[in-house]
Amino acid sequence: MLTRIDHIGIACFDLDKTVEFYRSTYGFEVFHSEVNEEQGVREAMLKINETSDGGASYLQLLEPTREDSPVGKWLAKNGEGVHHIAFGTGDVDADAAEIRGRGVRVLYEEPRTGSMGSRITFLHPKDCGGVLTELVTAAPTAEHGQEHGQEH
Ligand code: CMX
Ligand code: CO
Repeated sequence: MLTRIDHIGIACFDLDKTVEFYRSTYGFEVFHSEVNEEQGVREAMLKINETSDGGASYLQLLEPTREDSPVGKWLAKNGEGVHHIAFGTGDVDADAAEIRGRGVRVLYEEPRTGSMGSRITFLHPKDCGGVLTELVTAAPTAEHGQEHGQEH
């Protein structure tokens, strides 16, 4: 069952500049940052609020590590902006299978690794009214509110 907005993914050319915009404009601080080579992103997670399912909602700021990555391609075509939305679930495998059964293309056979050790998959934007949609199951520790250290 999908129980929260886990994050909104925002594509940018310059992660440090974008982090500074969200800090100076809204007061949001970086909760966690990492490079995910498989996804081709350098990213910063800004925690906005905790949620009633024991998880949290974040902004995920994304800078491509290579031009031929999903975010790199998208930025070249569209410029900076909202790239995807992500729903949180306790069981990404079950939800992905159920949604696939409803005729929506799920991009991965098996969920892959996302932010903070989460397991993620994506639904094709052409089957979701133009919205690239991610499903996320947080790593077990993250669901219980333990703080993650920053990794640079
Ligand atoms: N939102 C909405 N539509 C999108 C889109 C997005 N983010 N990305 C691509 N599209 C659309 C394109 O506009 C294009 O539409 P038209 O044919 O009408 O022009 C169509 O989808 C195909 O786009 P493309 O540029 O040819 O790109 P690909 O088909 O190679 O890839 C997709 C599209 C969705 C399969 C790819 O972006 C993908 O695998 N995404 C999932 C992984 C990802 O986004 N990782 C980065 C985030 C990591 C994280 O969240 O942790
Ligand atoms: Co994401």
